[in-house]
Amino acid sequence: MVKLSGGEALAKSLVREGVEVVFGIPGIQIYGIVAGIRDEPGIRMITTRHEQATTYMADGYARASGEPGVALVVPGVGLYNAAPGLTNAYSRSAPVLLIAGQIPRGAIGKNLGVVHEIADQPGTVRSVTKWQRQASRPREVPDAVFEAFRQMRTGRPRPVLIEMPPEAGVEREEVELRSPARISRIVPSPEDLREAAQVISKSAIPLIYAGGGVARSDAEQALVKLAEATNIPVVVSSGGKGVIPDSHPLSYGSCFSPRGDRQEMNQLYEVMQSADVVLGIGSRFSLGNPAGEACTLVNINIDDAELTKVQSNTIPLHGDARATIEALLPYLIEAGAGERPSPAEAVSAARSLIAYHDIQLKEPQYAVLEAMQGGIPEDAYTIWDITQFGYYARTHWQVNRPKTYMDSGYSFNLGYAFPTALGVKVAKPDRPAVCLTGDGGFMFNSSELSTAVQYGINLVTVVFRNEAYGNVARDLEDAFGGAYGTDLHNPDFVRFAEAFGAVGMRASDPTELETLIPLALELQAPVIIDVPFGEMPIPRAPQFAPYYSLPWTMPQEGLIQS
Ligand SMILES: Cc1ncc(C[n+]2csc(CCOP(=O)(O)OP(=O)(O)O)c2C)c(N)n1
Repeated sequence: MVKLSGGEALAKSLVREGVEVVFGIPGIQIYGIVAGIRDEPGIRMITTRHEQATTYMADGYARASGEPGVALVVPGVGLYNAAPGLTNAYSRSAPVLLIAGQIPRGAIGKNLGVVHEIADQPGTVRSVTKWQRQASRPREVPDAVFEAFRQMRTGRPRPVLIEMPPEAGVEREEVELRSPARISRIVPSPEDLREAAQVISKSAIPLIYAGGGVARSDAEQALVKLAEATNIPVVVSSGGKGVIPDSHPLSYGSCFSPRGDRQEMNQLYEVMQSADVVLGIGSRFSLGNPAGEACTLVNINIDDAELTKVQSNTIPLHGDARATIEALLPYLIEAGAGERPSPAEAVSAARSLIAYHDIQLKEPQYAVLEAMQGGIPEDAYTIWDITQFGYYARTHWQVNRPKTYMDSGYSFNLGYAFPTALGVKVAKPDRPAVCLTGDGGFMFNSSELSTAVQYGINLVTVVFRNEAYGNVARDLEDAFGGAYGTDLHNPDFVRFAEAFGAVGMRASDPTELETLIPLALELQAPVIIDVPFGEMPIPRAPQFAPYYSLPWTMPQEGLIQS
């Protein structure tokens, strides 16, 4: 037992969990915590310019490092400001701990109108956190931190909340610090694994469908080993991009989208639909199971709620992706799954067709992505905002290294990419990182360029500039008789960057990024590349089928009945 303030107990508990950095903004209710972090060697605080960036940076840090990211904010408004990062982390299953201050203990719930008071603070983020706790005195802090990290490291990783009233940060009392929880990975029973192995090995055309859960469980190597040992080819979801290299002979890639009207996507649907057994790993099958009810779905997921949601004909395997793959493989070999001939030729033929259709469609995004693919090293992290190039990247960006592709999942947060990418670069300062964002999205958090310069976070950021919320403008033009509310006035982004003490560059054409990005990466400085571009079509091929996949985005009759 030692006598500590709650702030000291918190800082020491975080260090015990391996935390090295906290993204935060200080304020009156959390002075005790800030002082605790200040006085604790081995942990530091990166101060952002808006709370929105605290959780976004923590999310980027978590997804790049595989370790929980931590954010610290004042109560009420601070928590509301930080909520967008939780929505993103929740949708991409990233472990983010948000530590929020609270109003004084005696005032909670009384509606007295004290500074930053809101009613039911945990309730405001309940829908985007998997666990919440209040630590109301110092001796409760170690237990709260222990449980927060246990929650993030078990089951489906998702954000959690600890709130602390100000007294808890400054009072001193005897505190017992704790060691991190010992975590064991969940594995299905031998009987379930044996049954699943038999179904898979008897299958005529098996296929693996891998999602982001593979990355969260650090199961990339295990997945590749499984595919190679059994010769079962792999399709990945957008969340699963990078869990097997796109260049791997057993990888069909991730050229899927809700818009199955694209010819090359039809190609992939055909591949899926011909499978008689799909082995799902760490995916929620957001598009349903394209293989359909006729196939058997062997579904590995750590989230019990996801297991049988997709289709009725499911063999659920509740477990951690890596541990379950490793446990399943010997059963597969025993059942004869190792004798399957290699499907590499069929995979290669399908991929050539997909590439052929891409070139035929001649969408301008394709050439820009090709150019960037030439300029961005394979080991670089790419963090894509909600831009017209970002949409295209979800299906087309080629990823050959684990965890290097990031998007905003189903949350689709405009403006998340720049601060999230800063968090990535804090976690991995020696790896190149490139943020790709539009002028609309960049300006959501562009003040964080100060943070980048202040802390030497050498991120390269590409700002695609069309002076508009471009894809919204295009949708309104295409379907609602004209754009409205979508024009933007921008600063000169080169001078903007220079005014912050960062480097500004300008491309005359988006394809110039092939040469500009390598130059920017060499500078080892925060760099903004301004890239003017013209109109981009929605990534689809209207000549093949009508635009029916998101009907509620179109003015039309009959939706009320459907
Ligand atoms: C937080 C949030 N607000 C609004 C939107 C709706 N939205 C989606 S894309 C978009 C425009 C994006 O503009 P920009 O970043 O300039 O990229 P562009 O479409 O021009 O490529 C908007 C407003 C959103 N996805 N998220």
